Amino acid sequence: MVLDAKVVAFAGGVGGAKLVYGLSKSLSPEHFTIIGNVADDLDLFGLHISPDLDTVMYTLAGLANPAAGWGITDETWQTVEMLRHYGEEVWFNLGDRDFATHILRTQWLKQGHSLTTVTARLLERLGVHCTLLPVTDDPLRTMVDTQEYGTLPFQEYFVRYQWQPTALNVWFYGMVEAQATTKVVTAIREADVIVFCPSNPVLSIAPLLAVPGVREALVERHGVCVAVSPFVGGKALKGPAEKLMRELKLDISATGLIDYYEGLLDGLVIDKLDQEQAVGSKIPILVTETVMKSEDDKVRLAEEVLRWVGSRKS
Ligand code: FO1
Repeated sequence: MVLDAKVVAFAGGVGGAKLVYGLSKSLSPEHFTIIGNVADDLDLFGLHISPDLDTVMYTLAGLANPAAGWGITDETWQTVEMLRHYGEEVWFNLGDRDFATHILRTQWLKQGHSLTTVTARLLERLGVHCTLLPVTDDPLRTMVDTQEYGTLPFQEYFVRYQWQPTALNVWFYGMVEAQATTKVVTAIREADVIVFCPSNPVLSIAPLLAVPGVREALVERHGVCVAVSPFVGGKALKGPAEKLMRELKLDISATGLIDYYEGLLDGLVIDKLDQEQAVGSKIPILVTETVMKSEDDKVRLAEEVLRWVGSRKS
């Protein structure tokens, strides 16, 4: 099924990339734009690494490691092994092929190109035709205030400490000065459908919404905005979403998510296991199978969401 609606997906992390894959199979590339999170970015060994952009990019290019969801399939790890041989502490695992992406990105950024331009160029070179827009070209970094280690940059919290520290607060360094790019604002304004993918609401969607210009464009949108819940049976399938949200005293039910997105949603998609949460909802809810194990699952969910939104618009 290929729809001709203009669709914008807000995505971060592995869950987001799965639905992005499904949407990419249901839409023509010129009608599909992904707004990607850059607040998980980090600098290591002089290289600029954009994990969330890369997860989407590798997924769309058919290069993603299917087991981990991040990184490249059939990777080798000789570079990090050599760095360790030199005595460097390497807690963030960069594969040999993945390194090539960071080397090129850093080189092009150093030549003065924006992250938007660099990302477009990387996608083009990998033969991916949809548009992936970093939400901003300005520095933006997720910071987690923890009970045990004080304030940690996101990847230290997530990878180095395996999201085990107790989170007291999450905030975004640079969010006051950052500006959404013109391309991002235009894509949101012109979209017929906006989908918040089943990404971590606090760590992946919130940094997109925090960038000045994004929420304003969403409020002025003409399109329909729906979110797909990342929770199944009241739990996160993977990663820290449930633990973190509980620590931050946020409600992970359908009502909690609708409130978390503060009036931005026209609809919410939840899993069958949570169907009782649809009762009495203040916005329409689609109850369906949201777990995406196979490629068919990803395409089926994407098509179901698009069909549901389409049927509600007409
Ligand atoms: N996640 C891990 O759990 N451990 C890693 O060592 C790791 C390395 C890594 C390297 C490149 C990349 O693009 C992603 C990587 N990730 C790793 C995943 C990454 O931390 C997360 O996908 C996101 O930032 C969370 O959305």
